[in-house]
Amino acid sequence: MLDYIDLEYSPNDNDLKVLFYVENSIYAPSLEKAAEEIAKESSIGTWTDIITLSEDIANRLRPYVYHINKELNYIKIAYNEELFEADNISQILSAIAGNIYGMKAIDNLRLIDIEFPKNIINAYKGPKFGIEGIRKLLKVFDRPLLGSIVKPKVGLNPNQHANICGESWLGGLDIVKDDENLTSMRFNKFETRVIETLKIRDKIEKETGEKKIYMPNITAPVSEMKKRADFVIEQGGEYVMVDIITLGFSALQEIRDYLDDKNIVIHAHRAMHAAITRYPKHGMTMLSIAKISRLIGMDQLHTGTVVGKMEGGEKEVIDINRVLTNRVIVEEDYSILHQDWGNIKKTFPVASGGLYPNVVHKLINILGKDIVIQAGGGVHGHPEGTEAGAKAMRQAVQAYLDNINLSEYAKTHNELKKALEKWKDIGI
Ligand code: RUB
Ligand code: CA
Repeated sequence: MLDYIDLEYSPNDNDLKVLFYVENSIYAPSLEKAAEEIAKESSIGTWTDIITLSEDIANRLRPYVYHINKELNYIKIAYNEELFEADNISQILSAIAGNIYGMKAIDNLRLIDIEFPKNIINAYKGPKFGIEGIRKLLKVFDRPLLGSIVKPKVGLNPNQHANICGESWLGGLDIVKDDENLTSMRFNKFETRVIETLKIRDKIEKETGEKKIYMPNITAPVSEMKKRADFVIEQGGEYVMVDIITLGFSALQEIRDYLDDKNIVIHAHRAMHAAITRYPKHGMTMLSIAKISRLIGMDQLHTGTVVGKMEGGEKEVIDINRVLTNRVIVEEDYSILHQDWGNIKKTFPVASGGLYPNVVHKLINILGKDIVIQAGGGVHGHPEGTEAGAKAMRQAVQAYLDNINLSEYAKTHNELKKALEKWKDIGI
């Protein structure tokens, strides 16, 4: 029987490394046994010795479990890159995040992090714009970008939708986006919405002299998604938004390639990620999904807020932001693998979900200024409406930049004052 455990093995630059959290079950009496089963099933082996597995194949392609930490239940496996079709992320995941989750040998299994070798990194385009490209496009260099999600999520007609976008921009927001479940509905057709909204965008840009962005949700079967992206471009749009998990990674690769020679930014919404990421002992971390999204080429990605309505702890969200923006990762931190990104640009982290002016300073203190701050309810729920809500968000950010605390700033900024009053006891 081939031995997959070799704690002396030192991974080389061509290995793809994976860090797993593993709980073995009664079918695998030790962590080592479970590790062996995971290494086997995710690469060349199966549940029994097979005479078709020649020594040659084994020698060339066997992965190595090169680290086992019994206190943390962590194992690290190094896979020879020959096991992977470099530019096919679906294939890579079918190996390292595939059958292994269903094996009886484990009670729980969580893919914590992946480190891609240079060859795989080089096989992807990464973001076309990245943080620098987006900041240049918007001409905003010194503060977080500010956005809103039109609410209600679905139900408005195209004109109502466009007007809400207009009010948000007028109040001072840079970006307005569709929500994850708004695509092309009978009461709000994609094409009409894009036309009406971009018309208002042009008007507000003229009025304010600021760059304004609309992010229409093109999520659909791939052929339709491409048509919708083309339509946005024809109408003078500069951004599209996609629901990355419900679409699937192959669709993301396809749309990223399709848009490569077009001047359009891709915003990634992560709806449904929590079905995979939320249970802390099983599935896959958002950190891994974030790495894959950056690799494929998402320019912006939802990463969590720490302070808002969505689950996601402080360390987790900070780590995701670090991975997307090349910020330093503490050497002794055992839960992140080092990644050399080569020429891959940075992805703009998007903080969204239950945000409102009152929490803006805390948010920037935790995540820094290189974020997109999005608020739906926190803008359209303002007692004086959307425009005032947008103003209050912008005022909260300005107060931060001017180093003035919120309640002080609110004394001379009525919109912020009203927001602080409404949401003072909300507690998220
Ligand atoms: C936020 C919203 C987004 C969430 C998703 O609206 O609609 O879908 O950001 O969560 P609101 P995440 O501002 O009213 O809460 O960003 O964590 O993926
Ligand atoms: Ca939403």
